[in-house]
Amino acid sequence: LLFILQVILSISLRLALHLNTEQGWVYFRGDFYYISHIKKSWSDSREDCLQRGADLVIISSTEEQVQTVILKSARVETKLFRRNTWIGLSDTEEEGTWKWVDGSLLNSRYWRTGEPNSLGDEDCGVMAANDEENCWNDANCRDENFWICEKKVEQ
Ligand code: 2F8
Ligand code: CA
Repeated sequence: LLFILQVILSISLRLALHLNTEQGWVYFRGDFYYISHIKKSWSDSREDCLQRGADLVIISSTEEQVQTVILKSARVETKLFRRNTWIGLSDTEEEGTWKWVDGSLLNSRYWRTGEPNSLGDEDCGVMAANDEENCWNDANCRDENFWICEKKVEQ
C-alpha cells in the first residue's frame, strides 16, 4: 500500500511540474515562478498573480533573490526604467514600514544604495534595471512594469 501511495505521489508531482512548465512557470526550490510579458501597475500585477493562484514574489533568501534577478534579466528592453519588475513588497499601509504581500516584514534586504528614497511618491517595490544582487528600488505604484508571481507547490 505504501508503495502504491509513493507511486501516486510521484506521478502527481511530475504532472504538476509538467503542467506548470507548459504554462510558462519556472520551478525553483519548491516554488513556481512566472514573469509577465506585459506591464501593469503594482495592484493590477498583483491581481494577475492572484488570478493565477499565486501572488507577487516574496524574496526570503539570497538564493531566491539571485534566482529572481536571473528571471528578470531575461526580459531584454532598451530603456533602463522599463526593466523595473514588480515584487510583492510595499509600504502603502505605513510609510517606511516595508511589508510583503503575506503581511510579513523583511528579514533580508536587497535595496540599491540610496533606496528606498520615496522619490515623489514611491510605495511599491521593484527589482531595478541593474542585474546586481542589491537591485531593489521603491517606485510609484501606478507605474506600469513587468512583474513576477510566485506559486507554492501544494503541500
Ligand atoms: O536615482 C534613483 C532614482 O532613479 C529613478 O528616478 C529618477 C527611479 N525611478 C524609477 O525607477 C521610475 C527612482 O525610484 C530612484 O530612486
Ligand atoms: Ca526610489
